[in-house]
Amino acid sequence: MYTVRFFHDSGFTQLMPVMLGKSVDPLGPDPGSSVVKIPEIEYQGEKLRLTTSMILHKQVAVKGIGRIFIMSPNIRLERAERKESGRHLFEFTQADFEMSGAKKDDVFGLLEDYYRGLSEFLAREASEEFEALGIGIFEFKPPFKRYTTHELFDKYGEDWERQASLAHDQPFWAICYKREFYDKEDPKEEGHFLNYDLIYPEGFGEGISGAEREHEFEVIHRKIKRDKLDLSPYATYLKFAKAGLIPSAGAGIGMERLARFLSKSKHISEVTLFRRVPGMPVDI
Ligand code: ASN
Repeated sequence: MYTVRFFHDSGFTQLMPVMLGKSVDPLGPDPGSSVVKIPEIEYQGEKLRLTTSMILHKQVAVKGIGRIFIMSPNIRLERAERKESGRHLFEFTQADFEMSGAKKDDVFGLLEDYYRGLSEFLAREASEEFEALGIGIFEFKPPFKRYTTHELFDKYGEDWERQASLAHDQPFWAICYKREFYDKEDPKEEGHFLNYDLIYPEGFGEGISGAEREHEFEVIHRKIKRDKLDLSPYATYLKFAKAGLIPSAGAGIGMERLARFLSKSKHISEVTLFRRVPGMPVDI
């Protein structure tokens, strides 16, 4: 409720989610991804994929509308070992948003307002529920610290996400990951990327991913080829790119991960009614 109201109050237009797409998020190459395959169905002679994220749809939609958000269900068939992480579901929902003409600082500012307001909202509306859980309401205190992934790697080593998360008592931004083609490479610094994650403290780890976007056809086309992706699933998206995408930035807030963090739950399955945990059977 808070999330939907926040985006409406901040001038975003809510779109309904799409569950099938011709062009969907490839989720890679990303060292953090363990997705085994993107499920496809054939219908009316076309191959359609289950939505891994609506990033490519967001890029198309933001051009006309300016500020959009979607409570977006995603399917990501993760390897069974991910059960142990405590924070992976193979079906989850992200509050996915995109803003035309925005830079990463605009996204940070918006999301820091979101978290500040969330603590206030919970104190007002949910103190009894937190009392029943026997825990306090987490007080988000933005602005959150900002680090590059290189700084974090130098300080905490290979396992930096977990170690740095344990060493912090407030969320922090980790900036610059080499990942999917649609995240923008820094034009001033080749090999650096204008993308970011928000890492929750106390060992809870990543809760948000986002980026400034590539919007030029030539760059997108070159990077899809760089990643050795089959071009055919991206044909429709590339057509939109050729017709002209616009600069934008955005992110997706993992809703179950946020609920897990706020409720201090050990495993993310504790905050979902119909759990979809890699390596575990589906009940219903
Ligand atoms: N929602 C993310 C973004 O906006 C993409 C993702 O979920 N892979 O960058």
